[in-house]
Amino acid sequence: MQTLTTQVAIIGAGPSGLLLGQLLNRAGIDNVIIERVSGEYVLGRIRAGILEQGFVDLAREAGAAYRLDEEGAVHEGFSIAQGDRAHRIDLKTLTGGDVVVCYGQVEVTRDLMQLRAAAGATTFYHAADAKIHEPLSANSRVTFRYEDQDYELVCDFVAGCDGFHGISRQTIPQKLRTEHERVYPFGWLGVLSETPPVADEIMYCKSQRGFALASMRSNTISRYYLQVPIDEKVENWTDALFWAELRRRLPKVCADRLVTGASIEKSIAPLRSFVCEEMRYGNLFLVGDAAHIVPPTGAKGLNLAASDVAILYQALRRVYDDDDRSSLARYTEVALRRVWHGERFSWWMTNMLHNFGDMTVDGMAGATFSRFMQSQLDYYLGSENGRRVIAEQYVGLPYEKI
Ligand code: FAS
Ligand code: PHB
Repeated sequence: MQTLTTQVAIIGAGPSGLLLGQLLNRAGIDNVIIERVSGEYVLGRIRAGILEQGFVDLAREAGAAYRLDEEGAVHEGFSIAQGDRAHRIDLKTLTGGDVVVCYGQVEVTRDLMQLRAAAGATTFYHAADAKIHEPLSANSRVTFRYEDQDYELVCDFVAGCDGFHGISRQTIPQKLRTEHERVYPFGWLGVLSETPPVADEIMYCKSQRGFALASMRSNTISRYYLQVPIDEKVENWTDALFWAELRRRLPKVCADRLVTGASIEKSIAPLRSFVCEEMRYGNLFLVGDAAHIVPPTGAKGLNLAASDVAILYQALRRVYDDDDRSSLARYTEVALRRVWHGERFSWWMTNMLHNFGDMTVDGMAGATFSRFMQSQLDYYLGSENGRRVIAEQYVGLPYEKI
């Protein structure tokens, strides 16, 4: 067994782990990242595309926003279409100046990986069988296997940035974890294509046939999603079938100008709302998807991971700069306050924009639930105040100082 020591052990080299690692590096706080797969594999996962201002500000603080500032597209609004009618949510006007930035999570992750490599910070990719030991003691450590060698990483703190299927959340005893979950009865079939986007801004489409989302990564790369049944298989969808169904769900003016092409990525993501209401266990802190999951309808997943990172980073700075551990005790409370706002907004948008068909929802017939949701959507789109409620949450509620 080879023994290493660090101040913060980070499990996971997704955006949470890499962003936290970059902030700690700039603050001179030693950290080691342990990642189960390769960096290429992490970069192969096509996920989020919309960054809140809070995320952009944190990336700038981390010195990781050069390309983001260069290539990210500022979006001052987005649309919600119902059939052929599109309602624009003017983010900038309705929030007094706030906007979002369209820049793929893959690019954020790539930038952070390159910065970490340039800084010479230690990252173990292909690290297997990671386990967290004695998180309640002063001898916390993470063991793992790397290139047929057993390692023990002794640390002050462990940041569990290992996503929904990681080990960190499971390290917190079940009796201390209160978990809330809503699994939606459908998924999102996503396609990435080297085709010009169908609109300049993102468009969420509610149609009788089901939800669709028209997004983008640049003015030459488009990202589209279709609501599909929960048991749908991606192999059932040829590109031709995907484009034909997307056309049926877009407003006619968009459908007529849709440019189709070969998919460069195609996958189905399940939709769930999930929150683990304990995000700390001694020296272990859960961050991002390790603690919570949102349906992507509100573009919140990656952005909630960033606010967790910001809060934990502030608390760790206090420990190492001021020898003050008091903030650590407030991590769960402060992080969850913003998480639940993101969860609620994502659940609300998902309920309003998806077609639940004749499924029973919240104890009522699908047709009844759909009437309530249609009335709710009409009300919020039909007034400036209603659109402002959507806009304020879409750009992201303020980060809370710990
Ligand atoms: P991640 O899951 O990204 O990263 C966790 C990392 O930990 C992974 O690299 C994993 O390999 C590693 N890991 C896991 N177990 C480990 C172990 N035992 N040892 C070592 N390493 C381990 N959000 C949006 O805002 N918009 C979207 O459109 C959107 N689409 C999504 C589609 C899918 C299919 C998924 C799964 C998520 C999507 N999300 C979306 C949410 C997504 O962007 C997450 O919020 C974001 O990846 C969170 O980042 P992390 O917390 O770093 O978790
Ligand atoms: C995306 O571009 O991948 C995207 C945009 C907005 C969402 C979800 C995903 O709400």
